[in-house]
Amino acid sequence: MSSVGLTTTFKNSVCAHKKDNMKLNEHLADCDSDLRELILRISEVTKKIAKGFASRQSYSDTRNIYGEQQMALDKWADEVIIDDLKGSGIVKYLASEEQPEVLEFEGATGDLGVTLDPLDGSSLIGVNLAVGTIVGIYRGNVLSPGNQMVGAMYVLYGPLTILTYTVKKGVHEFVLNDDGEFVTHEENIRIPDGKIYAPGALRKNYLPFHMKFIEALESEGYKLRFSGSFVADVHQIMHKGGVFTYPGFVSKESGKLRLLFEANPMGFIVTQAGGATSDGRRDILSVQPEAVSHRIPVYIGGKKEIDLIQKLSAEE
Ligand code: P6P
Repeated sequence: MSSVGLTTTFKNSVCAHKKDNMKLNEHLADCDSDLRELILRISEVTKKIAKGFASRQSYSDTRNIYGEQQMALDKWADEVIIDDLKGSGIVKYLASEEQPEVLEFEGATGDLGVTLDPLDGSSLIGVNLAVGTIVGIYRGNVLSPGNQMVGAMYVLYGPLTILTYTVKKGVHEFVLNDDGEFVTHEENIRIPDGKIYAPGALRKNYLPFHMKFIEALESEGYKLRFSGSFVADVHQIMHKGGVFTYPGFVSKESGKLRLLFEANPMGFIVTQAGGATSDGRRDILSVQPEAVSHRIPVYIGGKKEIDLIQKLSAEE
């Protein structure tokens, strides 16, 4: 039965429901053809990644440019996505969390720039928690502020394999069904009011304004939900409301998370869903990246929570 036009309330997020079980390629029908092809290509590669976990549980003997030991799955996921996109002709630039610099694909006829965290949260693979692939999409080079993005997506490998994308026409979620197809799960997602907070970093190292922020949330009865997987934690916040933060902290005021690969794409998606993002003082999406390795303090969630952190930091 088609439920065209029916507004349905799912969990805590409200969405306009166009049609049940619409396939991703149908949903992308009126999207720029290269953007559509890119999202479909990545969706196909992530199906392969979703099947590759069991045989790639080990650590590799290498480290990324951030000094983090790479999982075999980190490197494999990076390789399979890059191999697929470098020959596509539609992608000109690609920056990956697992690569030291921006890759430029000679012979590309298109102008798309892609930022990629092939497997965010990979240290959780060994304990079977949800991890994900995060993608930012630009026209032109990727060392541009996040508000220049033309789209963003993530695939969350959990009890369900969920693909969420936006091309600035709403935020839409697909589930990988038993037939191996991504079909509509929720459309036009809007972040609700909610009381969940996902506080990264160590409390003993909080900066004063951040401590005030956390204490304010706790006094309001916010519940702590932090898994160690950015993409999973932000996915939960987008559906249940509240805020994710990995702040700047004593001895590391730039924080841990990467602007290009984590903060920008997830901040863009949540912003498109009616939320907001900040480094504590300004919209993260307005920040000019200084390098591919740019780290930034991250607050992503409801406008109410983002307004609060920016008010508290301004009072410092
Ligand atoms: P910590 C994963 O390595 C990651 O980059 C994010 O996915 C996550 O939010 C954060 O680091 C967790 O960091 O210091 O709590 O292990």
